[in-house]
Amino acid sequence: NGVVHLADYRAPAWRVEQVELEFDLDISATRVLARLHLRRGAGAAQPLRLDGAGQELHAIRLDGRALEPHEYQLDAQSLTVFAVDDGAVLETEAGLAPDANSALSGLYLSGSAGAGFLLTQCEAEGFRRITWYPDRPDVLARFRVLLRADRQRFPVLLANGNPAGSGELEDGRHWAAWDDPHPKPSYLFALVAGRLEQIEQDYTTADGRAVKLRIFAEADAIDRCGYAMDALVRAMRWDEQRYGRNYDLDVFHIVATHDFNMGAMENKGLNIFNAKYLLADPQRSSDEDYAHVEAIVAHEYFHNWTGNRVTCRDWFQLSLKEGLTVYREQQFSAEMNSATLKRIEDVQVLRRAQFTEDAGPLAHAVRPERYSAIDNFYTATVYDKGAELVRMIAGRLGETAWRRGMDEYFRRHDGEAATVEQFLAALGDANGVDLSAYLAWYAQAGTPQLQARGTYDAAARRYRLDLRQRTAPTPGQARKQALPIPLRVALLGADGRALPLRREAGAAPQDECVVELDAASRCFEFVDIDAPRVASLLRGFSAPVQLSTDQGADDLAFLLRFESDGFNRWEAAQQLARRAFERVLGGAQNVPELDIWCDTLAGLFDDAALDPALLAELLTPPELNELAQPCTPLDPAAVFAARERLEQALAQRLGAALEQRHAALLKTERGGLDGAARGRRRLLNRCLRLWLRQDPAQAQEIAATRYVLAASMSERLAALAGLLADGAESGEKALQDFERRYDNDPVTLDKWFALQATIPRPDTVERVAGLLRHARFSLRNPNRVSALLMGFAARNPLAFHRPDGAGYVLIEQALAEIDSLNPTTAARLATALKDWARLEPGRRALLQAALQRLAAGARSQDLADILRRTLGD
Ligand code: BAL
Ligand code: ZN
Repeated sequence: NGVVHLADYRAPAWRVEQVELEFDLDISATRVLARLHLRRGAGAAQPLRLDGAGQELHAIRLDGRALEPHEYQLDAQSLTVFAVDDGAVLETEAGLAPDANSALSGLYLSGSAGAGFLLTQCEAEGFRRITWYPDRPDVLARFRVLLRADRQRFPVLLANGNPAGSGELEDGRHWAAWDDPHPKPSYLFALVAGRLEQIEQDYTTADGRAVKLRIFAEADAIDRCGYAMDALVRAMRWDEQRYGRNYDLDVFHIVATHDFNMGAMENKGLNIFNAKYLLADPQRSSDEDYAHVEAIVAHEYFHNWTGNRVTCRDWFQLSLKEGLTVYREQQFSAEMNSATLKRIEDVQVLRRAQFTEDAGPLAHAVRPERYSAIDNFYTATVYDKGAELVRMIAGRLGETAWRRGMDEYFRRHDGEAATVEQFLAALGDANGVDLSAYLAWYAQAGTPQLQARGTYDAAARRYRLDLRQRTAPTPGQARKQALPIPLRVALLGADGRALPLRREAGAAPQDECVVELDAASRCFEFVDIDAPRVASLLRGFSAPVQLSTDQGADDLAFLLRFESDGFNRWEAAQQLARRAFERVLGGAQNVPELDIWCDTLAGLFDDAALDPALLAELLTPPELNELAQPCTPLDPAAVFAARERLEQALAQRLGAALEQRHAALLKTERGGLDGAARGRRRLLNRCLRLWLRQDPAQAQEIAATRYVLAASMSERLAALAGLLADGAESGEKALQDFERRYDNDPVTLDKWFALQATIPRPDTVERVAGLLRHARFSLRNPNRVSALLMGFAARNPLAFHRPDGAGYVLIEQALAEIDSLNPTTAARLATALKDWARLEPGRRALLQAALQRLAAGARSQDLADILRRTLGD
């Protein structure tokens, strides 16, 4: 039935010691010769079974002898050769049509046949679409690659590893050879061929290796690669300093493409990037774009050790490289920027994408036990919850022990394909601790609900914290076990300062403690405590749980005013807003929590000492999807209206101060890219959005001017989004202007598609339907689909969930078409439909019917898998 089980893992029956690949590259007819030097692997002798799909077999030879048809068997997914000796060399010749490959997996064409270039994407199972091979991550081979192509059409020829010669051939063709000395799994293979420009920088590693860093892009994009180069150099230095990891080849290449299923890919020595995460320039890129480029360049670079040098034994271990690498990127970004802001942003991503995933039909463990389409497991759970697990373990060990443990992990497993167990064992053994209890976090889906209750005994001067955990059942996992949950705790006194904490009399006091709940419930006591005003729990979001406390709105307001842990200060604002939202949604007219939230924020609004970026985040209630998560049955329009009331109330409470703060911030706005300028701009833009609610006529006028005179893309986008949300006529004019300005720049034009897709109005359905026919839109391009359709389905509940079901029909029709072009993209878009069962009955029936129709006609395994799990079949 195509389902792969973790429990069925067997070591490979055949290994590949070395592989030589020769490519004769052509847009529509590429030939691939693969020479595999084979070694018998584990277990009894078995025929050689290689994965392969979508290519034509032109020749097959074993040790130089052409095989007879009865000596092998070829089907749509594999090639089996019956009598193979240890040490044999198998040669196959395959024919590929890259320009017909719309799935963007394997070898394909980016851009037009006349001007585009060829490239590959192999993770997870794309290599089998290039040649027949044991396409699994635990087969590590040395790759030598020879590329031949027409020099004029393909002047740049790149593959993994170090350059190993190049030269001319007859008929205007040329060749380039590449040799990768580091054995690697096939998913890390890459080649790129075409007309590309480049920028270059020299780099010397801490251990003295001279490395040429080069970034390649098409001519119209190369001048936007400078920031990525800067980020790369900083990431390389950081990995040397923080983890003692040096780069290990003579070149490091990055290539930008507009046609890519993922954000980027860490192929050994030849990273390939979705252009939207590589290109940046002050006029066209927002502050968020810059942050993404920095983070993703670092992420892919960090994979060189966590993923490439130490890879995964099987795809169930995907989080071993992804969760760990996300965590390393989070550390890097926190050090490059504001650690508090980074933590807030990471938790926002976790709550919006992962908590919602964990609470729905697609919930799965960080290390799932089965899959039928591995491409569907590049999820927020594997990446972001996986990073939280690493963070908990790193926190449990402490900084020095974490580094010691990571050194041991690299020492033990360099050049190997490892498992989560081996990771925990290396970290634990290096420090004499047993971390195996954390394995349960990897195996168990669902977000633990953590209940905390504090009681103070004034006579005994003791503070008692009662903790209780529970995880609701998830699909296929009815019973849950208690997990180790580290909780960072402080007790604040009446003046807002942290009280000295002691777990037992006579112990050295600390401002903050970490307690670990390692059972279903437990109580912790702190002694010699004087007059605690409020407990600050789960500081820094020390575990990926949903915390509920017995604290009142006044306690949260106190934390919002005084808490020194920036994350928890923000969290107090979020919790207050959430409580106000729940009351409003429940129909209450008089909502004290709303008044407290507004009043406390108004008190902080003029605090000159407060970081403007943090203030902007404090002033922002949780997003719609977060607020909607606990609502059953869910009426998206009611959720939207309730959140609007929060925004409206805050805007009215801040009153004229909004215009004043906006004007003051505007005076210093020059479009600067340093952290302080970005932080001020974040607040400037937030003030505008609130001011638009408080005084629409005047604020719209200013927003329209700001759109035209904007010193940065962030400012321009904020003005435009505000005008569109308000339905202002000037918004439509600005949209036309935006289209004219960026018509030839797909990365920037995607912002235009996304902005319109997310206009919170019911008639956005018709707008999106019209944009599907726009000359620059194509269902073949994952970035266009993400901007317009994912933007609409995942971030515009008011329009997508229009009660007449028109939004569902629009997505259903698009999905059916995308499924036949690009299964990965179709499956990803389909995840936006996962919450159908929680909807109120009317919408629920309409969306369920759309899902059932789609499931009946799904062509790809990827889409069928998502739909089957979504429908609970
Ligand atoms: N390995 C797939 C892309 C990434 O996570 O870096
Ligand atoms: Zn990654």
